[in-house]
Amino acid sequence: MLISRVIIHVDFDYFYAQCEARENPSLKDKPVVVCVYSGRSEDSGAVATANYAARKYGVKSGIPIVQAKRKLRDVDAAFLPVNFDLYDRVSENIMTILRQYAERFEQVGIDEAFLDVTPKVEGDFAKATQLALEIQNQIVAKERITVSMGVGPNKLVAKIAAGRQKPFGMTVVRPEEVEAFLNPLPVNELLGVGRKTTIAMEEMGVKTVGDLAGFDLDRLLKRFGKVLGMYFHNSARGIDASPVQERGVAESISHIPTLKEDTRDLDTILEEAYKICGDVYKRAGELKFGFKTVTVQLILHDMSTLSKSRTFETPIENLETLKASVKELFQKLLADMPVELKARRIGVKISNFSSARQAQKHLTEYTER
Ligand code: TTP
Ligand code: CA
Repeated sequence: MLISRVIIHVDFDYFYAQCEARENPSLKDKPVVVCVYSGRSEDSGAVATANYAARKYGVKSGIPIVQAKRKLRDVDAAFLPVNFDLYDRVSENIMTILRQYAERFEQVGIDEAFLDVTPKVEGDFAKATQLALEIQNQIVAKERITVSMGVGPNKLVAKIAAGRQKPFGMTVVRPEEVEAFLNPLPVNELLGVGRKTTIAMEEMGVKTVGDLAGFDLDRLLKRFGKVLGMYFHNSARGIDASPVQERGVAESISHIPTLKEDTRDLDTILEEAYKICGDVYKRAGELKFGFKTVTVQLILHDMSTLSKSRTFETPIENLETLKASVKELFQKLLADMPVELKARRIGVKISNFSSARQAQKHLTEYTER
């Protein structure tokens, strides 16, 4: 017998704000607004997230801090700066718990994950519901954080389900319920249907997922192209075969070029090293990794290697800091290197990645929308 896949999507509730409230119980019943201050003037910057008490006043991710303060001016509310180290730590702990329950596991950003639990529950949604409840309670017991869960036959349905009841909610959609579950939802609940697409679809008379599912396929393909059109058509019918997949996380990024000639001259080495800094920094940016550790290496003719590293407390925020640190490390390394030796190759490596940048990027994307 063909059994359905059983996928759980986990979304941590008002995550940054909940972490803050966990650390400081006096925040429990207050509106809590977590802010990314830009530093330009006292209150310039945007709201990263707010707890549900603050959302009641219309405060939400992406709005200017000034606007949030205005909305909460008559209320005893807490405005806090982001503390990525805390959120990273809590996130890692919860992800470790989740991973133990999943046959396949996929972390998405700092506060979401997919679990494929098909074999564990033998494709049975009743068992899956029990399991999801157990996981939810486990996270509260161990980390004192609530999460919301969606259970469905694929990632698409599980993710939408997880967003239906928040906070500390659980929504289970069995394969035979998918159509009835999706049909009444507005089209923008589907991944990839943003503001512009929603307007385009509305012009075609498509408002709900059900409208989209019933829409003439040829017209859809003409309007959005083959790939996207087909994707919308399938999504609206709750069809999604994409696997739950561990996202490859590189442990370090490094470049080790050979020098034009052997040397122990700092300036010659730095000229090459700064180029590598630019490359690895760019690469980390593309992967949206923050990094805290910088390592420099000198490789000698016999391939023996000397290295030095430095770990910062917070992720390195700009290329200049990386370069300055690389310079300092090479200076020290050269001072330690026996005078008769010269380096043949040099290396710069960054590691100890964190997701802080990812969260910041998230914010910019949101505010620009
Ligand atoms: P979300 O899951 O979008 O929001 P949330 O966890 O705060 O609230 P919900 O209960 O609705 O899930 O985002 C996760 C974290 O990412 C959030 O706590 C803060 C951060 N974030 C930003 O920094 N900027 C943003 O614009 C958004 C949307 C989120
Ligand atoms: Ca969340």
